[in-house]
Amino acid sequence: MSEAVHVGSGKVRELYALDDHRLLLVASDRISTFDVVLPTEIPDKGRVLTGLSGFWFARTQAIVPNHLLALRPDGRSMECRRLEMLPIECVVRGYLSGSGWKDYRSTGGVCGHALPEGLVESAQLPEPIFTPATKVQEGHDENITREQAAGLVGQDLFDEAERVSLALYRFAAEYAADRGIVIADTKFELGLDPAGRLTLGDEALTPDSSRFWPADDYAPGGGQPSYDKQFVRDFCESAGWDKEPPAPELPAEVVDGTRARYVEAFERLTGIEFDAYLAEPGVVLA
Ligand code: Q0N
Repeated sequence: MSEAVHVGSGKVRELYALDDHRLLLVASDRISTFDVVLPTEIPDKGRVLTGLSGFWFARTQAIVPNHLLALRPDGRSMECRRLEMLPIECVVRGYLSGSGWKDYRSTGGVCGHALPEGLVESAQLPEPIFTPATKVQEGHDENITREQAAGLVGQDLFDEAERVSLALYRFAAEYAADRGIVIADTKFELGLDPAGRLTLGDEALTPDSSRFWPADDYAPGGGQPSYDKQFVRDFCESAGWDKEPPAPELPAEVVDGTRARYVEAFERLTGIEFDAYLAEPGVVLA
């Protein structure tokens, strides 16, 4: 008889230990916006994110091995190999948004990458850049320089993490662009397996770990709509919420519209009907 022991939680995910070598990563249907978890869930959001992660894990194994051992029949839980996680967040940016845009406006660069002058908000960068961050328990991860990141993990691991992160981003961004989704930036968590091999962990290339923008509406020179959360943000703004907890309950039409966007992202990227995933999660691994 085995009991999963709760070992950690994020805003919308839970982590359990299955045994000394395996973890269970469970994606809930909770959704956050403006850094606050809403009181209303989006049905199947966790299944969409888990299915997308599995899809990408299966297609990027040649770039880097990953921690996925199995998808559970519930569609929202991944059995994972336990890793020794690197103490940095591996962020890749292909477009200038969020903290990257803020840093560029104040310094003309991002995390030690010099960038051309005159870039506008949401501009595509000449090349994707690796912009590591430190993990902060509560609140925002903080961007650090390449030198600081190399100091935390060592130069060889830093170089390998950068190479692998850029290769993963390039692969996924090109794949998604062909299917109408801009992946503006993304965050990877890497670790070492028991043999010391660099391994991709966490969820990967999902709308929660990345900025997804609808390619049809892409217009540099300002902020872009979110592929998945725009209805939620618009509703929260129109409700006059001050962005301090508690957040407002979402009306049914916002829940339904948002669920539809998650399912649309899943189906566009995977080419698999979401109902087929619900019936047999392993379809994303084939
Ligand atoms: C791990 N985090 C941060 C769930 C996600 N394969 C692994 N081995 C060891 N540790 C971790 C993983 C993974 N993935 C990753 N914490 C531990 C992300 N967590 C935050 C809480 O919710």
